[in-house]
Amino acid sequence: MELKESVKILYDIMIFAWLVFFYTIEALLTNLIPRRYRSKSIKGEIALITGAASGIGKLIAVKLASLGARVIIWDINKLGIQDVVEEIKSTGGECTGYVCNVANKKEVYRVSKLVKIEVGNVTIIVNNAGYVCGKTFMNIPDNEIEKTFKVNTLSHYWINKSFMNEMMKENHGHIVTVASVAGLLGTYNCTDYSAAKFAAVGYHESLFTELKVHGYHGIHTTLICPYFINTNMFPGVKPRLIAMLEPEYVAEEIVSAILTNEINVTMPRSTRYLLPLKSWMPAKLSWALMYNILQGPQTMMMLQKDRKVPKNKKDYVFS
Ligand SMILES: *[C@@H]1O[C@H](CO)[C@@H](O)[C@H](O)[C@H]1NC(C)=O
Ligand SMILES: *[C@@H]1O[C@H](CO)[C@@H](O)[C@H](O)[C@H]1NC(C)=O
Ligand SMILES: *[C@@H]1O[C@H](CO)[C@@H](O)[C@H](O)[C@H]1NC(C)=O
Ligand SMILES: CC(=O)N[C@H]1CO[C@H](CO)[C@@H](O)[C@@H]1O
Repeated sequence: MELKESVKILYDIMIFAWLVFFYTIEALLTNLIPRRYRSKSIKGEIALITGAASGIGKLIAVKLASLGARVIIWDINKLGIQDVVEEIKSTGGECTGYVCNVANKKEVYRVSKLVKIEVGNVTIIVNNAGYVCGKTFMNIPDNEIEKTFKVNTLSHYWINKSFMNEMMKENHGHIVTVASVAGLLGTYNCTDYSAAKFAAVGYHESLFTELKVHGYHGIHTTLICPYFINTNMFPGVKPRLIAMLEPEYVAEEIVSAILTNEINVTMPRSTRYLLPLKSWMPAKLSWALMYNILQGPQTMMMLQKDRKVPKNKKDYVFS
């Protein structure tokens, strides 16, 4: 190695050592300050939330509106949209709803244009719409596999492309990907869903690097990986050791993460310590922990997709 290159590496390592010190102290200090003191204002921001006619999408929309954001909600459930719009308007918030099937690229592009004309440039995107079929590999119909990827992965691309140009011009915005713990860990009955969520995580992390490298420090990204949420998305499922998350808690955490520009949120906290085990434990031990103790696969076998799902949500269930 040339002397010049060696000196350069040494120099970079010294800078890095300083960053290790700086970011560690910063993280420790930040944790001591209550979140409300380090929250940004989102007054006047235009926030688009997909799948917001019900579930956590709805809760996020209501919370963002109460903080002064102009909220746009997309869903395929027209009646649900009307209810949310009315609820938000009745409390003095601003909300516009659009029927949009995010699985349909042309529809996303068409409705995006409409949004820009009728409301303005979107500055916060919460990609929340999700879909799960929940069958074992050989039992998933082809069209279900395609739908799962369209809703959980591909839609993020069409929505990004629709609103990113304006964000880049202003170097201002926030992109939130609601993925899943299933996007960090393969799950039974989920060969399609887990893969689509893994893809969403990969998309999100790549986009993060591109925005950083190209200097878009004003466009923030937040990756959300929740464990099971107590909504209708996984009817019948009762996990063994880690309790299901409550929708209200998840929505509150997501909004807090937006306000404090958090980069990566996996919930509940216990999963943050459990997940990395699979990177270094012997694979057979990792499986024993999953199958004998946590019983993840057994939990997913309880899934009863046809039960308890309201009629208007039969086709798409939003997390
Ligand atoms: C949206 O963004 C574009 C590009 O930055 C800008 O020209 C346009 O005026 C913006 N529209 C509104 C309503 O702010
Ligand atoms: C999930 O797995 C179980 C057990 O293999 C299976 O019987 C069930 O059909 C699957 N879930 C759904 C919703 O199909
Ligand atoms: C985000 O957190 C999860 C859980 O701790 C971890 O598995 C994942 O690698 C993290 N991603 C990034 C980009 O830090
Ligand atoms: C991953 C991805 O689709 N990124 C795109 C987001 O939108 C901008 C602007 O249109 C593109 O330049 C990125 O490639």
